[in-house]
Amino acid sequence: MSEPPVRCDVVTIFPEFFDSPLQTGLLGKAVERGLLDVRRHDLRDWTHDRHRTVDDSPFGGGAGMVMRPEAWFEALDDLLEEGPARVVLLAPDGRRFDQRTAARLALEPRLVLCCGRYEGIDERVRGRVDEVLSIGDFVLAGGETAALAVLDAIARLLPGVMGNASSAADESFAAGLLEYPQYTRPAVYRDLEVPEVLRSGNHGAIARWRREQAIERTLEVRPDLLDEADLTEEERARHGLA
Ligand code: JBZ
Repeated sequence: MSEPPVRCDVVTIFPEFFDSPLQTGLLGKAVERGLLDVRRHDLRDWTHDRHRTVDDSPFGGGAGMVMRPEAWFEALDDLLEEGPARVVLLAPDGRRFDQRTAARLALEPRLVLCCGRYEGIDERVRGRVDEVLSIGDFVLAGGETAALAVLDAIARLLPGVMGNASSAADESFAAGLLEYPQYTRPAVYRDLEVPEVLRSGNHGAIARWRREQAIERTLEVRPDLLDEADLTEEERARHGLA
């Protein structure tokens, strides 16, 4: 892990998009404690025309607007002049952002997150970025939402942001399984009972039950995760997995 704070420069045409998320909850705490140094930059600050134009119609025709390259190039020139950084573009055709990527990015001393808008960014900008990431197979209006997801996932991995309770949850995701079901008081609510085993005080039985539930749940809703999940041969055999 690099020495905190991790610095993250976010380039966007909507810097205010990040106001509340960076002040709230865990991300807010990380920023407040100085463990994550997020600096927002308005892409339009690198334009030179009266209207601060960042987009234009696509060469070759077609619907929608494309972000012009100039402001992006100049922004990256200026930001990288301050020192090296890993430059990440959030775009729908990026590699899927996952927990492994979050862990890798959390090791970087400095990131530049580039948030696109409109129908896309001029292809030449990609030559200036180290990697392109997407948070999932759905359509967003822009990269800001994706950048926030990336910031959130990174922040909670930084030393000092979360207590030790969190490591357990991380490890379970590292093991590649979904979480087991959680319950709290009351033990019975509207006839709905908390499973007896969780109230038994038998910690071995509880651990076994949770493990089984996690495997069953993963099999049910995310079987794709099981290929890489950390299961014993016996567990694989018992659930009919290769
Ligand atoms: C993302 C043009 O700006 C966009 C549009 C959609 C989009 C992103 C950026 S990043 N979708 C994703 O992470 O899936």
